[in-house]
Amino acid sequence: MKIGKPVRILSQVDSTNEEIRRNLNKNTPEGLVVIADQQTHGKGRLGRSWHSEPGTGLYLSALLRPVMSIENLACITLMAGLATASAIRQQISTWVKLKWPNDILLNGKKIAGILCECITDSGKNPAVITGIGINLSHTHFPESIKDTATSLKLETGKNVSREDIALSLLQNLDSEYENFLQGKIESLIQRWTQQTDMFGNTITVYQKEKIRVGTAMGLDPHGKLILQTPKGEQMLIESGEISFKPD
Ligand code: BT5
Repeated sequence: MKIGKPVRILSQVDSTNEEIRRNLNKNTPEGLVVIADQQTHGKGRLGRSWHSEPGTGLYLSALLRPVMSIENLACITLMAGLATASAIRQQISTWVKLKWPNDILLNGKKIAGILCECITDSGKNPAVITGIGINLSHTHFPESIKDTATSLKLETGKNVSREDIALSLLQNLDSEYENFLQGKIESLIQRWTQQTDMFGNTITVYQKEKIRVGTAMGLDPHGKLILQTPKGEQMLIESGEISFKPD
């Protein structure tokens, strides 16, 4: 097992992703995992924040150093999403849904999120800090996310042990990452596709300066989202925020 050697457990940190980044040098081992009880500045994508109160969630980051083409590297977020979905299912015996590119939903609300940050040093393989946050025992959320966020406790009534889900996540991440390194991208995309209910639905894609509406058709072989415009043209979306209502 590669992931989780070693594991550092902290009571409080600004962000587990930042903690790895601060300590990153060429000798930092692939597989290093940092877990914190609380994050004071938990990060989402694009400068957004991740609500990380103490004792209620799993806040975990792993350092990966994948050797692969830049095109396939983009699938690392999908790979981490699959591992997270499996870990959740093993605890609550329910399939969660994946939402491109980095959300995990339970009953239509966000239960977990992934933040992959790629650090490149010219000529070397990139370091990818893979951060995963899972909401476990929250009984309420701040006003700004109370309608969109949820926890395993709120959805199932179950108290899931943080140690159990962390261990399961490390095991799933390890096996998904192994397949990923072996180049099994087609199977990754196929399994990801089976666990989403986005496709066939009308979606809105929010990008920096553009908003596009169309039908989500699927993923291309490199994990990009295929959007069909109302005129019937297909385009590839590399990044963005998606909103949609499943049928
Ligand atoms: C994400 O960003 O979903 C990535 C979340 C990654 C968190 C982990 S925790 C361990 C590691 N260390 C870190 O510092 N981060 C990673 P994004 O797609 O940008 O979603 C962020 C948005 O989700 C926010 O703007 C809120 O609307 C919403 N949100 C914030 N906290 C949430 C929470 N705990 N549960 C559900 N939704 C939340």
